[in-house]
Amino acid sequence: MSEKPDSAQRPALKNDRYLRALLKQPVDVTPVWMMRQAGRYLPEYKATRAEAGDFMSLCKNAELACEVTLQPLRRFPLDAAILFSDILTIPDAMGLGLYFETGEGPRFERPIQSAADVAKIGLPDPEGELQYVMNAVRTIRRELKGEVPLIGFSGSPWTLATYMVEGGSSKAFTKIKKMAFSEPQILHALLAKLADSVTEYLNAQIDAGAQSVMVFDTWGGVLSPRDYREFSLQYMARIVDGLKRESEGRKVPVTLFTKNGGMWLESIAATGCDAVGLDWTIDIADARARIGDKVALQGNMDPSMLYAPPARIEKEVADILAGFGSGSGHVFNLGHGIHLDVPPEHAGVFVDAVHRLSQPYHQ
Ligand code: 1CP
Repeated sequence: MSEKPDSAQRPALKNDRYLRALLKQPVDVTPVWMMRQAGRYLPEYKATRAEAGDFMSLCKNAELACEVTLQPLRRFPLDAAILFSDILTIPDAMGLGLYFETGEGPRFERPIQSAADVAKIGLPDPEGELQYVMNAVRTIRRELKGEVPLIGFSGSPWTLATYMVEGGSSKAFTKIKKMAFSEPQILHALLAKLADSVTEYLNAQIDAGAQSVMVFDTWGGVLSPRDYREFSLQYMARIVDGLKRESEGRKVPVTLFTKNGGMWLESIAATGCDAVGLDWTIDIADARARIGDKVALQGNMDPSMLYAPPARIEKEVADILAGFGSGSGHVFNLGHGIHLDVPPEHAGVFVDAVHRLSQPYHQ
């Protein structure tokens, strides 16, 4: 099942505007994809998930993971595919016992509570415990047939640690903050292991065929500016330093996304990443003025805008395009994941509007 990547046999990329925009090279129209573009807002996803049995079985079945990756691309002219998997694959492979409680989100049977718990953790082998992810990457690349590039991803060390220490999703992050502020050496030992593991995992995804990678720092924005640098940014910078930046004769762009990280754009851009993901709480014109000379920007429509009537969605797309202005360096996206109860047709309106309304900005 784990055929070796063979770039010589791979078809040339037909639509590379997503990769070009991340490198600020000229494009014909602004590329667009949607965070969480595969998922429960699509009836065909629910059917495939039911066939798999549960969410992790879906992730572990390369053919079905490939199927749900491609589903949104059959409906909408998206400019990139994103691997169907989850950020919690690494903690699961580290032996924490991931499970999903219906309606409750992810949970761990054995959360991290002590220095001894951290010491016990080994780095998972990307072609061992995590081989199912690499098999999904290889299968998706084969089935994409060069139509659009494939994005690989991971959670940031801080974001993964929040789930591992809290034992699941959290609102107040009390356990991990207690650890950060009273026993910081334990948390740093965990974050260092996670940074090494994420680096190996993303490099293996690149070897398996991912053409760009993104780090999701969903919970970095719950930290103070100083604590963000110490517990999140520093480890993402270490990952950026350790990543392969070229594969199959092309650059492999890296995008960092800290939700609620608008205050810290300059320091995120200074890590050496190629692009910075923006949530909707920042004006993209301000973001471009601050860091647009260094990096590309990805974002940033409020995902709740997809509840609005089509004309309102189109106006929002037009306003964000005008905010970014002319030239390359913008990948249109939602500022966070698509909600599970938006009408799929509204996602289509959004994608079409980006392509149609962005033409004048690329002449
Ligand atoms: O079908 C289901 O019931 C499971 C829901 C689900 C899905 C569809 C989970 C559980 N994960 C996923 C897929 C997923 N997760 C993708 C797929 C690719 C895509 O189409 O975009 C990606 C990129 C993720 C990444 C992810 N998982 C993040 C980072 C991005 C973000 O949204 O902030 C986070 C924080 C997770 C954790 C997670 N996994 C699943 C859920 C419900 C959650 C969030 C729990 C929470 O709110 O704390």
